[in-house]
Amino acid sequence: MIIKTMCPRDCPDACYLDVTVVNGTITQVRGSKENPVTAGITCPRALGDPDRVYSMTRVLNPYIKKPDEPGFNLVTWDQALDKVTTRLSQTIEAHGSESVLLLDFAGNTGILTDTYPHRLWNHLGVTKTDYTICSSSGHAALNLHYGLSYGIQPEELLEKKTIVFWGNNAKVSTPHQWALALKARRENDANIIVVDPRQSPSADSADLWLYPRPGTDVALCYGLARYLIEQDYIDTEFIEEWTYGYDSYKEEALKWTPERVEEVTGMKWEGVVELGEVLANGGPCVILMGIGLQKSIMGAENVRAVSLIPALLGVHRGFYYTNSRGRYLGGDLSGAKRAGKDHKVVSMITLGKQLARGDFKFVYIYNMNPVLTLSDSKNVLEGFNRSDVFVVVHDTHFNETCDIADVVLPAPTFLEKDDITFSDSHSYVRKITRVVEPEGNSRPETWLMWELAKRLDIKNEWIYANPWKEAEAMFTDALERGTYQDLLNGHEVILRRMPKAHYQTPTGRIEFFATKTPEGVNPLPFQLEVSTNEDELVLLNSAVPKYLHTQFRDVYGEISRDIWINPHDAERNGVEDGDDVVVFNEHGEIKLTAVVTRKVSRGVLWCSRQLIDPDGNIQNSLVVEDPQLLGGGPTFNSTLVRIR
Ligand SMILES: Nc1nc2c(c(=O)[nH]1)N[C@H]1C(S)=C(S)[C@@H](COP(=O)(O)OP(=O)(O)OC[C@H]3O[C@@H](n4cnc5c(=O)[nH]c(N)nc54)[C@H](O)[C@@H]3O)O[C@H]1N2
Ligand SMILES: Nc1nc2c(c(=O)[nH]1)N[C@H]1C(S)=C(S)[C@@H](COP(=O)(O)OP(=O)(O)OC[C@H]3O[C@@H](n4cnc5c(=O)[nH]c(N)nc54)[C@H](O)[C@@H]3O)O[C@H]1N2
Ligand SMILES: [Mo]
Repeated sequence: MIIKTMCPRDCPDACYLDVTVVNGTITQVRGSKENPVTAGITCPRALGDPDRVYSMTRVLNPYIKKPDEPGFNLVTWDQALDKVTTRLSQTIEAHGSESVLLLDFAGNTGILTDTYPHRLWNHLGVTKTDYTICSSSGHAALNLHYGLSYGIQPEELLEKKTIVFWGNNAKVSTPHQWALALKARRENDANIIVVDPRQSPSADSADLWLYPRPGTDVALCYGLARYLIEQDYIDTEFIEEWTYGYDSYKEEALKWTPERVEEVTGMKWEGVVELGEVLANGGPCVILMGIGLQKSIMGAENVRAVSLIPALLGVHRGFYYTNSRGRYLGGDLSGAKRAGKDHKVVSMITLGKQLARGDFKFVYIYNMNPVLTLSDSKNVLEGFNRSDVFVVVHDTHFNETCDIADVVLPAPTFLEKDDITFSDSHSYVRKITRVVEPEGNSRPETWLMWELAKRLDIKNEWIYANPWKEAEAMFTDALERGTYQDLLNGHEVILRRMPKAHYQTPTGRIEFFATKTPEGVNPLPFQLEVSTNEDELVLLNSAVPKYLHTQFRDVYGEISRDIWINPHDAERNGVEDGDDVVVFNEHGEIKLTAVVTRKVSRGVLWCSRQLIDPDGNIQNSLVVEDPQLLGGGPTFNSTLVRIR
């Protein structure tokens, strides 16, 4: 039997999947051809799902930590729930609801998994995080110039002649947009260009690869703008009709001489000319920005600068970042409005310090593996391990965060429960249909929320309301084709999208010069100085094909611990290809294996992200950071390290 479903993983593509079930067991997961964007192709993670569902690392029962020794006791749900709610009530009584922290992210983006269960926590008025660990600085950057951050639909790639992946390793991180770009190259003779300081798998297959120093994209963009201006390639009518503040922007761009651009970016001016020519004269163009581009000290500024290039050439929203914001989804599924409480909101980026300080006495974690994925791992661990902090984890699989929990609760995977998710790129939706019964004693987030609420003696009816009825309000104005009922009946619906030539800025135009900026943020994109100390290397790190962050190590083995180093830096540091090296800074260290390669320039290192070495050293212990000014995002890609 083949069951149709949709993937809710933290990935822009959200495949339609066809799952083969034999005698109640999943035997195969394949990409479905019914989605025009994901079109029958899927990634190694979906293909590996049968092994992930039946993995030895599944959490199948509730567990409570042994009192005085390492390890857990297997317990009943009643025992676990009693323990959790007793401790939760005691904590709220003794320290107030702000001493309880809800810590979750996007392990499963289904709305019944990641949104509806917030009702309990919203009702209790606990502390929440600002969810800034991934894409928030890029959104804030685009908001300044465009109002909302939405861009082109993936299908539009087929009409393009020039497709630029900028700080975006699409071949790995959004393979369906990459596949559409390849199709445009085959059928439309499109050029694929990659701008990335390292020779990523996408750069390997590009027609042109430009490699500025990390965090110098603003300089590159001003250089590009200057070239376009000097060649008279600017669409002045479009600028007049649709934009604001071009003269100030132009004045700044003209300050970026070829010499200055070369000095800051480390690139040859010829690269700027080549990119400028193909953008201006190569036919319809688009720039797809990655999330990696905006995870550095310069992150938000990078996105601001890159996003303005298509506007110079007269293109409405000639970019893609993510499309999560250009939709009409409404309602109050999380219950935040109904609860009507002012929550304390804390930064995800500086959470380590707050945890270590003991700001929270009870932490409820689900849909996230914060021990490996938050920065400042040392403080994160120290905080979780405090004797006055109680940690509950609800997860599908054992991970490093379960190791530090007081109670571990078993969750079904997305193949074992019904749900609804939305892609960050395309607009097609079909129901996530439960394919098999939940493994072991695992129970979904909705059930768990209700059981906790009952034990806490919460009587408010809306906490227990049927989530499928409650979700209907999300769709009141949201659909271009189909109805909510169609969706529930297993049919595809299509989301309505905001028009491209519509700008939600204060002037209603594309603002080259942003009229509303937070304090300390320049109205024009701003290039900070980047470190040129030869002893300090910048550690870039990014997504790799077979894993979703820290997931799928049970299926595919450990994530590669290779670290790329340029021959020049290798020699300076006495490192040879294949050497075991220690990568360190004042905050921590991790042991990796050197790969001496010209895929990275001098001063730049690259490895997979979210690593842990055999000695238990965590990569993110190297990252102790302040949030970005704009959007509060992380700065993983400006971590300075040494190597020995
Ligand atoms: N297979 C797989 N796919 C995934 C994920 C996964 O874990 N596995 N995770 C999903 C999620 S949550 C995310 S956030 C995305 C991330 O995927 P992407 O958006 O592609 O981001 P990254 O892989 O972090 O980085 C992309 C590229 O940016 C480059 N880069 C770093 N700094 C700079 C800079 O200053 N300038 C420029 N021009 N480039 C720079 C890096 O070298 C890297 O090659 O992937 C999603 N897709
Ligand atoms: N060094 C470094 N660190 C980074 C980044 C970086 O670029 N460099 N990038 C950051 C980014 S962009 C992101 S998005 C974050 C990701 O950080 P996390 O969201 O912490 O990443 P995952 O490892 O995918 O953890 C998700 C967890 O959810 C669980 N899960 C899956 N499905 C379900 C479900 O249905 N129910 C429940 N209860 N649990 C489920 C999984 O088993 C897994 O343990 O990492 C950030 N950390
Ligand atoms: Mo992310």
